[in-house]
Amino acid sequence: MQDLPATEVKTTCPYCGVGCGVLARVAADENVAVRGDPDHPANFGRLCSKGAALGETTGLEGRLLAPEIDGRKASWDEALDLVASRLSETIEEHGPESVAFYVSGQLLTEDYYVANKLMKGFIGSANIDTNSRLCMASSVAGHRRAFGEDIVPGIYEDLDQADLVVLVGSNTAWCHPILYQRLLSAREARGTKIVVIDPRRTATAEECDLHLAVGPGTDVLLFNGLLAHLDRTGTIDRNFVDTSTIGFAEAVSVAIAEAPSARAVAAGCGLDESAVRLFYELFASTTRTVTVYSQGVNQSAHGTDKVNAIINCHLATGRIGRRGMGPFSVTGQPNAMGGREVGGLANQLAAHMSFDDTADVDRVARFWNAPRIARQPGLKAIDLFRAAGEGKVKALWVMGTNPAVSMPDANRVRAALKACEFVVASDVTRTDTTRFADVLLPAAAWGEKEGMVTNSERRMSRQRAFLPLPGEARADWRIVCDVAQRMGFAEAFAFDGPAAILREHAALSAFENEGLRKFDIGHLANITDGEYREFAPRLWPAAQGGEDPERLFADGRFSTPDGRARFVPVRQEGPALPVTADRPLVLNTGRMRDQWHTMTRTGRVPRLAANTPEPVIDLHPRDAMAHGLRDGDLARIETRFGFARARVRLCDGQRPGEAFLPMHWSGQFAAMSGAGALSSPVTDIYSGQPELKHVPARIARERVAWQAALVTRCDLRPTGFVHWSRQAVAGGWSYALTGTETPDQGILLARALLSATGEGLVEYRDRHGLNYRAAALDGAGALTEALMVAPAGQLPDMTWLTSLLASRDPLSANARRMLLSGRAPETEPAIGRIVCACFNVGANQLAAAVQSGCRSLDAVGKALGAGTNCGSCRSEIRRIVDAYPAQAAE
Ligand SMILES: Nc1nc2c(c(=O)[nH]1)N[C@H]1C(S)=C(S)[C@@H](COP(=O)(O)OP(=O)(O)OC[C@H]3O[C@@H](n4cnc5c(=O)[nH]c(N)nc54)[C@H](O)[C@@H]3O)O[C@H]1N2
Ligand SMILES: Nc1nc2c(c(=O)[nH]1)N[C@H]1C(S)=C(S)[C@@H](COP(=O)(O)OP(=O)(O)OC[C@H]3O[C@@H](n4cnc5c(=O)[nH]c(N)nc54)[C@H](O)[C@@H]3O)O[C@H]1N2
Ligand code: SF4
Ligand SMILES: [Mo]
Repeated sequence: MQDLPATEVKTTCPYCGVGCGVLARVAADENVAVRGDPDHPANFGRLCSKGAALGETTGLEGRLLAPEIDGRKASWDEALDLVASRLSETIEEHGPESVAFYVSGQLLTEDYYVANKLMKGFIGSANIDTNSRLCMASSVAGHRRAFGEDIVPGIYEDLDQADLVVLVGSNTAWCHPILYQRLLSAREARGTKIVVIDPRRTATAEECDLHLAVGPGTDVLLFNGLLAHLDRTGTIDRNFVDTSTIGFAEAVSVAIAEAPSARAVAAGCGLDESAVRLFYELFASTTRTVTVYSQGVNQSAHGTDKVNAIINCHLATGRIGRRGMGPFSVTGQPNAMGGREVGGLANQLAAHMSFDDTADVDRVARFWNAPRIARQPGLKAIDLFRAAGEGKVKALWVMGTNPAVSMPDANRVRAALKACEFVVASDVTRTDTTRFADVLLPAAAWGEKEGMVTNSERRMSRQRAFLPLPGEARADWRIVCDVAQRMGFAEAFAFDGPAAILREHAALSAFENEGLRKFDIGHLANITDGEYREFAPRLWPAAQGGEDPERLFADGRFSTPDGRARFVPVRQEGPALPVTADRPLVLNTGRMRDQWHTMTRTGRVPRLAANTPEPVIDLHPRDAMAHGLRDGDLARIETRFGFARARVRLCDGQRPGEAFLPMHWSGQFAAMSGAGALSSPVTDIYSGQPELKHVPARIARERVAWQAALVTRCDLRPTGFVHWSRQAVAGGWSYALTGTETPDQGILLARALLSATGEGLVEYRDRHGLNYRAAALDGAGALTEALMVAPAGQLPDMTWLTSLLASRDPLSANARRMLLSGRAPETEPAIGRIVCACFNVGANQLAAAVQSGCRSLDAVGKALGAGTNCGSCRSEIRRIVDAYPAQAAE
């Protein structure tokens, strides 16, 4: 059992790659209180809406607390024996390539290290891939092509010191919020210019100096045009190009041929020529330029080329490895970088060594004492699930990821999980993926586990436990080691804790390194358990006891055999799957501000659900009109891979011809609203990363006859409805249900979801059988559930009933009388849709504050607190402030 400290524990946020430091403690009332760690160099005390709500995610509702075999509870011994024997038997019978692991950038470094060591070193197959394949693989491939090693050269300070920051395919304001706030503070201090390159006018774009709404997938052309412009205008750093790079002449001649002028680029990218010129001139004239990029670049069939098109421009200007400049691929997951260090991708080995070099393979084999080590790359995610579907992979272990939702062509992935003979899932909760598991292993969650993560700037930070392990949950590293030992590899997996694993990982990074690999954390090879416990955030590489070297490639030497970086000539390709008359829309997918991935944790937090309570698809008004859709209509979206339903939201920040669907809604939160089923499994040939930002789609209105709203204390998964979605609310859940049946049938269907029956239920039904209302109270007279069913478009507002669910107080006689009307007895103004999730401030409150004299972001912040914490909602607040009639303000 761990020793749990009584005071605040320094740990790290388990969400995005910014890697913010968090101070967490269990308060006297047993609630978990969190705040930003003022000493952590990633965030200096700030947290975004998701980080600030971490204390609300540590409850045990829905947690997996014991191992299960075929749906029945089992002991750990039984479960581990079964996993080990099935893996061993499968390998014995069908060879090592018949088993596979699919892991996650949300595992801690130590978990990741042992999973990789078991598969590549001891099972002898490289069939371990990770959700980072869907996330960072193109950046990894681009870095290796250009630098000879997967290195992110820059650090966060570069954003403070830059004069121009170009954000490419990155909705930083929502996805790396604290980094974005840091950038905005730097702009205040030094006037940094911000350019956003994204087909959508995102919250990030709304705050920037120049937004280029590029046509989807046209970034290579835009950056080729930039390289040609830099050459034309004499902005090339000849000295750097001559001494530190190879291949400039070819890359630039391809760029000139591909993108001869700003006009040609503008036409190809669907932009104004003047905007393209402005961007090129800004870039050419600003030495201190950082280009930040993420999924709009990586998740593309040409993602690796996009990465190199960007890096080419930085190499040409020598803007790399120096203060305030460089290409900067920001990582998505909390430990995406740690996963790259341990070599968790199927085509990497370990500690930045690779299968391409037999000396590397021999070196790792000697270090691990692993004669059976894999010598070839393994299956990448898309191929791995395909192989599982075809029966080639017969045993699959999924850890810390939810591929049934997050993989493209998700219906096929589900079919593969179903077809696979033996599926193991390690998770903290039940998910769409765990439904397919033969063995379910309960993993320790954030707050319960100990280990290391590395953020986007290569800063290693500790996650620390401040809660006891609940039920029988175990840390992932321990589960993997337990299985490895039972497979006969006891000696190689005899770790007594994460510190021992980290020591080995550090030693491997330094083993016969001699400066060949920049990833070297050898100074941690002898870290004591005590030092590990106290470890303070630190960048790698760091010399033995020395200072952090901060930026990499500062000396103009790269990790290639000759020390020079490579220009990569790149050509703009057309979309892998072009739109057709039949599927005329490009469907783009991605993230929302307050949800994390498949919502297994954030989806349970009421204040995070409030901003966007149900699945919506954003459409330009022109496209909506062309398809006969209005704001709020339920739509069916279809691609050649599958379909989904979501409510239409008109949005003039969308490029005409392109729709946007969030990736978050799994089967746990909605009937059929997953982006995964629609998304394309076409991959980039270099990186194997799928094109999640581009798939041709059609959209049509879904005929709806009735609607229902149910608020309840119960955690339900309705079945048999054309569409449902649910939202966490204080005290329970709020369900939105719809159907195509006649309203009387709808009433039957919806009523079946109620728990109360007979006398416990107060009911009302109109004469025509069209409207139905019901409510139930507990013994003390507090509301437990309320249901309203009505013909489409006639549903009463549920705000008051939802608030009653939260209060748990017995209802007044007055309130009881009004219950079935759904209207509060004394009218209190509704606060409106939640805009500021940190302080729970709604749109109506903001509008009222503006009305009563708060005419700036700061004034609103002073009055209501809104926007003053994480800042993610500032662009939305600004819109409300700006909407105040100009004449009234005079
Ligand atoms: N709130 C929140 N934050 C998160 C996460 C989350 O789930 N929720 N997840 C984390 C993870 S794992 C990741 S990987 C990051 C992702 O962070 P981001 O990459 O910032 O997020 P996305 O929304 O996936 O995509 C970014 C943008 O790419 C744009 N895009 C689409 N196609 C193109 C194109 O062809 N060219 C260009 N230039 N842009 C294009 C999209 O319109 C979108 O706005 O976020 C991390 N942070
Ligand atoms: N259409 C579309 N699809 C996408 C994307 C997109 O933009 N569009 N983005 C892609 C990207 S960039 C990413 S990173 C992926 C993310 O996709 P996933 O990795 O599938 O998403 P998560 O919901 O974060 O899944 C993490 C799982 O691990 C569990 N978990 C949490 N903590 C622990 C732990 O300590 N141990 C264990 N064993 N389990 C734990 C959670 O409950 C959850 O089930 O989605 C990808 N899919
Ligand atoms: S920016 Fe937000 S989600 Fe990302 S690490 Fe910081 S607090 Fe967590
Ligand atoms: Mo990601």
